[in-house]
Amino acid sequence: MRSAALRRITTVAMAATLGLGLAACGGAGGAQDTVTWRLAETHPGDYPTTKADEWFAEELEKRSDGRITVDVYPDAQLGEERDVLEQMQLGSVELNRTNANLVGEFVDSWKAFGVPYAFESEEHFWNFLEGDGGQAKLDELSEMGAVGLAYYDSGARSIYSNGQPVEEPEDLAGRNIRVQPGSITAEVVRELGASATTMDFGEVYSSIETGVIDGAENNLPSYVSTRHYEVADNITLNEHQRVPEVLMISQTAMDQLSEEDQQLVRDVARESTEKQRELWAEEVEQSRATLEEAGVTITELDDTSAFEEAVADLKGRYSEQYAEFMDAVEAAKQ
Ligand code: BDP
Repeated sequence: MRSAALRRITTVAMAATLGLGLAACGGAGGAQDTVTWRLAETHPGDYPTTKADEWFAEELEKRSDGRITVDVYPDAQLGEERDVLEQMQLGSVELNRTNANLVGEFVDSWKAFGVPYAFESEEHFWNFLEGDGGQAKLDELSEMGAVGLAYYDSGARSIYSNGQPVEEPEDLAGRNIRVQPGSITAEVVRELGASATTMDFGEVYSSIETGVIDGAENNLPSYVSTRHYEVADNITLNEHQRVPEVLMISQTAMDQLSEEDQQLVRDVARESTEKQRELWAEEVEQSRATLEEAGVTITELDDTSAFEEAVADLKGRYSEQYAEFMDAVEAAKQ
């Protein structure tokens, strides 16, 4: 396995090379006739977010009569998500599908998405994302020079590890759980009673395998597609966070287009959400079946109150810090 430092250097070098291609479609200021953009995706080609990225790319090319071409790079080919967020700011990647937790390092107010047990249900979550609250969050991406285009489903995140199944927070004592960079999840996991290690997504499998960590936390489709269940064979559906995926584009790239084409990009992105959500629902079912077949222990909880109580103080503190977000979350309950 390559080291993180080496991977970062390789990624930056690759981005620089790719960046040379940008000049080719240039015009002298204003809207360009045609553009070719890169879209970074960490998941493999058959994952719901990747399929939605592809749908977005194909539909956009068709509806713009070939003026806008988007090449999707799955499997973290352009780098780990954190690196891609940096590359977007440097202008070497135009589009990015990432998880909201990662954005917190670049736009602090996005850390709010990590507040545990903020949403009561999937319905509440989508009511928020599709309403004013969700739009306000997308608008905040301008702080990092990006335009938020659409949200994708990512279900709820739960903890998995090797060793005895976890039924209550006390069972997490002594376990080292990987969390995403940029988020407040490390604190959440610690309040739940485990220790936390921040690490890029692509390093989790080998780190569990070699005993550097004991597990991680994610939704069922990611747990399955990464095959983490092979090395961490029990998952407890404690559902501590619902963190959306987001499709974003750099402002610089958006500015290359005419007003009409900018609107087209927004419209097609919005429509791709519907596609992704359908695919997501199917994938969750499929993932469950895969896990059952593999003999993974799925611990369902009658209720998550013991886990909620363990993070209540932390939730209180962050709810004050991100009061505007929590007010909008509250308003999305009806
Ligand atoms: C998955 C997200 C992916 C994340 C990954 C992670 O889809 O974008 O970054 O979790 O844990 O659910 O790093």
